Amino acid sequence: MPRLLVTGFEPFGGEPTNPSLELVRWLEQGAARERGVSLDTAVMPVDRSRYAAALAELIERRRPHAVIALGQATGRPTIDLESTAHNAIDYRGQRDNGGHEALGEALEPNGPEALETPIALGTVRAALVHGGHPVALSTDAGRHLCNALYYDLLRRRVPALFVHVPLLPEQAARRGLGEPSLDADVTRACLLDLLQLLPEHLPARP
Ligand code: PCA
Repeated sequence: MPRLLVTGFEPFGGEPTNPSLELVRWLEQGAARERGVSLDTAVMPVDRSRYAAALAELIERRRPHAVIALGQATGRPTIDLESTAHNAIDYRGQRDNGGHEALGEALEPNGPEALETPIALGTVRAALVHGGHPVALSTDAGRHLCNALYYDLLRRRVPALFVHVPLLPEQAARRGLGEPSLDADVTRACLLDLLQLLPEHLPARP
């Protein structure tokens, strides 16, 4: 049975929750049982001094065949499959939960400018859209910790897919800025189908 690791992020930016955290907690309650995959889950810190060690420990201990990493994308209307991780970190004037800044520096000095997922995202997206899920492809995972985590996963050559999910309706309502949101039921149904179809789309193992 394929072993998948699904990660989310803790809340950040003053939000009381994070839709990716909610998805991970939901999986931990057994939502994906009997779906033909063995699942590990983890919630990552939104702290640039801690995420890399947390990820390294997880990968070494659990040795997943693939990782689905989830994160919140404020302002986006669709569930976005990210193709690319960029070698830069920039919080655009904000601070992370550890109080750190990020001013556009490289994640890996002398590393490649960008890394691409080895997973055939066009096919994965087509299957999800066929299943009725509001999924789009994105080539820009931002420059915050979602992108940084993705870069780290791809650098380690772990087959990985980063999925950005919109705000929950209650978050968007509280913020009062007219930002798009998606109901938890919609992202949950999409994640279940993704978990089931991803193993068919992984690159051949050496
Ligand atoms: N979203 C941020 C970091 C954590 C999260 O859930 C991002 O898009 O980088």
